[in-house]
Amino acid sequence: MSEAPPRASAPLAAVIVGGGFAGIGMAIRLKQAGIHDFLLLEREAGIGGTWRDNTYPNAACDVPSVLYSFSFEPGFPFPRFYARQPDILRYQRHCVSKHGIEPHLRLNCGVRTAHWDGTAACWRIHTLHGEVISARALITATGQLSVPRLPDIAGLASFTGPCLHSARWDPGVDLQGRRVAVIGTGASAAQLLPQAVSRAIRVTLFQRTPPYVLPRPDRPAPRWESWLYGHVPPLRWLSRGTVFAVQEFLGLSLYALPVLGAVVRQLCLAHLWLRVRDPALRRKLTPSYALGCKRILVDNGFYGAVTQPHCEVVTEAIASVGPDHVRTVDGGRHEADVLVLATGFASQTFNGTFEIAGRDGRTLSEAWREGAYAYRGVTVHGFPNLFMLYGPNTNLGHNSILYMTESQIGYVLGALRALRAAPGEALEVLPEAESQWNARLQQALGRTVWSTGGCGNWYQGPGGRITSNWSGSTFSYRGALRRFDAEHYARLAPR
Ligand code: N01
Repeated sequence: MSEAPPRASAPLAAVIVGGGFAGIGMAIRLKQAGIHDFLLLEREAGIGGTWRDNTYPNAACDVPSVLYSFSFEPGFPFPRFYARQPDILRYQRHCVSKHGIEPHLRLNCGVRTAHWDGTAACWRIHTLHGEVISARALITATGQLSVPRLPDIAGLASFTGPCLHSARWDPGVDLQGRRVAVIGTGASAAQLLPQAVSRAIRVTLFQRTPPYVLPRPDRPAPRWESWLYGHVPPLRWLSRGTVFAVQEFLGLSLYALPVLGAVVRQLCLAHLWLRVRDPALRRKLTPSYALGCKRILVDNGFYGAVTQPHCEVVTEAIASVGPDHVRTVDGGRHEADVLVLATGFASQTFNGTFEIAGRDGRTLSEAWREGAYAYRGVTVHGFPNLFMLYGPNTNLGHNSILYMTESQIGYVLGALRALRAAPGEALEVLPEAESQWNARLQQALGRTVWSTGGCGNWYQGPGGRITSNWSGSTFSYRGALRRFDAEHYARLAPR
């Protein structure tokens, strides 16, 4: 973890950018494959990615922890069936330390730019410290949801009290006894709302679109259960397999079985009816778009919170923010001491905050002007030896993203093995393979609820094209990435 590591003379085998789940998993798998000359660069002072950044009250994962954990690192004693943020971060630290990733890790090491050097057939990675690191392969693991999105609301900067984005929570801001305005009703808002309501004297929740909410069967997870999962593999497979099958089954409603969506929708509406008895409030909270078009939430106390007498759900659009209030278009003035922006992320910045220039100098942002795309979600024509984890069209609406990440990690390992067998060469996906893959993918995505469901969602890029999500089951994706298909890649010799 030293600040000023020695400069590598020969290019490293790989540089991974991003120390969240994907970067950590990739690093572990590299070591297990006997590849030790790599670095893991993390721009912040600690590992964890989204689970380091999202420290708002009650942040948790809505996929059970037995599945939301690496298949190769089971048995961690998560105290609850649905793990909370501090426990997920503890798990990530455990993975880093158990697998000896620290010597490869550079914290506070943001990347400014990376460009392909065709003469040496390697990436030149420029850090914010001014250092240049060379590597044959550049592996980005920067997440789809790492850049907070601030809403474009008139007067926002004039608010004089604390103004917090959910992904940049300040634990020093006490909500006790204060008037709190929360903007947004996505997964983050729904999770933080119960604690805000339990502390504040008044909470105003500004809702643009109501979410679908399913009950959450959470429970404490005794230590013996984790121990069994760690030591008796068939029990772990059974538990993981059951959760996986349920999630996959529900996922059919998003891309294959609209009739199942209609059934699950009724479940959500029944849950709403049971939890919210006031018909006027229930009407406000009833979605009018198809189930799954936006992320389906699991109820961690959201409905309990909105039904408290000191919580008001405001559905009029926000007109402006003043020093101590939010004004709505109907002229309503809603006083607030603290403003919480649970307004999501700039989901289209797939490679984080740095620019990547490929073989002919063209940058990824230029290539992606019409929206991000990739081959199998991992590689892009024009960018040799660039591999993305959690890249375009690899997000899900229904299952553990770590299953997808592990699929990509296996694929990238296959590519690195091919590179190791051919020193000096580089691999670049063929344009026809890439365009065929994307044509088929977009055709399938056009039939999913994210395209047809009648809502706006963060899965869409420019022109409404779905750039974030995979189009089908997680196992069909695993199947597509089960081996590295070198026949769809050109082998480039140094210039
Ligand atoms: O963000 P979002 P999030 N005026 O984009 C509203 C993952 N995640 O941070 O729906 C008023 O979903 C916006 O309104 P609308 C998960 O994948 C997982 O909550 O666009 N409102 C919406 O209600 C999730 O999908 C977990 O009409 C404005 C909200 O802000 C993803 O992260 C927990 C507005 C943004 O919702 C993002 O979730 C947390 C404006 N100007 C997050 N601008 C779990 O595993 C935006 N909004 C549980």
